Amino acid sequence: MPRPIRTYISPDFAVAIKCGFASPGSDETISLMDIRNIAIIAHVDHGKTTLVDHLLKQSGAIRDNQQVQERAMDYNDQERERGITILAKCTSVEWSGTRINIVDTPGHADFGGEVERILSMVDGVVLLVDAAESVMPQTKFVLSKALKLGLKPIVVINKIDRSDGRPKETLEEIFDLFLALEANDYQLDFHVLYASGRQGWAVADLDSPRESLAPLFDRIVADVPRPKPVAQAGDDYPFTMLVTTLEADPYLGRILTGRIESGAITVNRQIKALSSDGRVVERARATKLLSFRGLARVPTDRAEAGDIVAIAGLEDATVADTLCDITVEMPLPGHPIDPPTLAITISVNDSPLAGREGDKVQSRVIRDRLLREAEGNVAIRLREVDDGAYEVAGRGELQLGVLIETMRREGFELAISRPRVLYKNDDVTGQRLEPIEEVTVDVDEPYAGIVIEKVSTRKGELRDMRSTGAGKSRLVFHAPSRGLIGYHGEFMTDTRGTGVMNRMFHGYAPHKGNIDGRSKGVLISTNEGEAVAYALWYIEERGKLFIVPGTRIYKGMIIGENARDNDLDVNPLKSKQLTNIRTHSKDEAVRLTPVIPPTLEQSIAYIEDDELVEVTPKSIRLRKRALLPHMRKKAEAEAEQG
Ligand SMILES: Nc1nc2c(ncn2[C@@H]2O[C@H](COP(=O)(O)OP(=O)(O)OP(=O)(O)O)[C@@H](O)[C@H]2O)c(=O)[nH]1
Ligand SMILES: [Mg+2]
Repeated sequence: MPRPIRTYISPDFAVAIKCGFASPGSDETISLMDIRNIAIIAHVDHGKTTLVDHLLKQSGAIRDNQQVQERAMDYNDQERERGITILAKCTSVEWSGTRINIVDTPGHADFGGEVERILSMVDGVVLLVDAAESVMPQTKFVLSKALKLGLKPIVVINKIDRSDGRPKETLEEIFDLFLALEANDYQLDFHVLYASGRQGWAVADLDSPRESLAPLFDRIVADVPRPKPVAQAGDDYPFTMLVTTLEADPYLGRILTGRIESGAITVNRQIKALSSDGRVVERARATKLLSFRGLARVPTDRAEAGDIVAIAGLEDATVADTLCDITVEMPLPGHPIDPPTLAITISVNDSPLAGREGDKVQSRVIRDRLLREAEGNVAIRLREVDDGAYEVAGRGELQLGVLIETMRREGFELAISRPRVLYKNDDVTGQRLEPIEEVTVDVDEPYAGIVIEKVSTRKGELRDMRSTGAGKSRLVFHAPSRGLIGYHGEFMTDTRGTGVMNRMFHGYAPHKGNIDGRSKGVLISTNEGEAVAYALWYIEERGKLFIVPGTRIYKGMIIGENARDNDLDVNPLKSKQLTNIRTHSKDEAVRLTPVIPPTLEQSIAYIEDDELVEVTPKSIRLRKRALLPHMRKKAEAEAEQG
């Protein structure tokens, strides 16, 4: 039986007091609720958000008759569309008198910066591993972070309902991973549950009846330590809290979330914010305190050390700042975040079609928006490189793609450069180092050869290769990030869409030398207007088109890929009368190969240094930086000279 926390009054109860339902002090009414803070961590798609759905339902946080969508915590537009979690989010449920604050984390490697920070505010983690996919790169990453913080995970082998599940082998691999990551004896003594998050059950033993998630709830309450800060709860200690996430609310303004490290906070109290170097960022009043309750956030009057809360009322404080009592001088230690490895340049859209589809087009507006992003997202860095051009550095193509897609939906028009990796110099030798990734590939055996060949030409080294059964191989490479840009599309084609590739930052290594760029040239429009079907039919013989008849085009716009390695100027407006080529079809009713226009991320990964992606709320266009042929020649000559 866990010892009740003396000073903790449930915020629910605090609300009840305010409403006159109860009075503090009377023995039977004081609710001494225990707390557990946990994060759910796993590789992408291993079922975290789906499991949270059922934790919410079975704890009663979502009523039986309440209509909620599947993966309810993924409520942002892009999360729903892409089917992945992008932002870590808090929720909270009650289980036999204990309040469990749960943080659902993103599994994709590009959002790993989030996971690292989140782990600093919890006292336990539930590590999910898909019984069929077993241990994957991000499993290793999140587990290594959790172990380093001294946390003992509760291991849940998930998706047991899958017919291709291999729970026994998966458990062995998990154990090996704990050993490889140098888990201590306390951590190696982890508990294991088998579950189907989607069916809403967990069991300690595969033969037990599969009824509910009660075994998981009980395990959390029993295994996860009570938050350490509760020892310093109450008004005798000064209030301190490290800000872990930041969001903008249309009504409340900035909302800062974190775990209270010491003391207590009451609504409207005067507090201050300290930056990690101890500078006073601002003094303000906490005008609103919010607790997490299921899918809702409820206002509360007071919160104490150990609890996770959201605070509104501050204007400048941000992630990694310490919110504290005005008497406090020392900030809480924050956790260093892995550095960004990839950067793009975002600049004003200056194409001939600029300003027609978006209303946020000026450099100043773009700058303000990017500054706001860099503030709330510690994994992103911003630098002004040129007049109206900003270098945005982050963790990967998906993270930067999500940012650009968000801005596009807000009405921005932008020009995006080819991504480039960020180098580092060795402190001792001064040698140039580049980011290396661990790439794990699962493919049908017949495709293993082509994948090895392609990754090798991109300077990747094969580290491990083994059969995973059912005619599949798992290949592990160490490859420079630089060589992997744009490779995913080729990989999907080479493996006929059946391959799965996962990438994870591994470390820095000496520069691996030149890597050849795109093997094919592009088809460039020499004209402006609306593309004509007949002309496209003619051009189609030269390669692969990105546009369809009727698409608005301009001089210097890239309309397709050449089948050869050189760039080719073409005229997509040329009408039939000007040529003597005959077609079997009547007039304009030419039959064109269906076009799948490249997505935003594909486009960004595709372009070369002398090209740009033009992004507007309605269109994604590829273009040459220099639109006119003679300007391109001049730029080429200049580039060759130096
Ligand atoms: N068979 C089976 N599928 C599941 C189970 N749990 C989740 N899934 C499916 O796995 C996919 C991913 O589920 P999510 O809950 O979004 O996974 P996630 O770990 O939150 O993913 P990220 O947040 O993007 O890392 C969805 O298609 C789910 O329906 C399960 O227990 N069994
Ligand atoms: Mg998720």
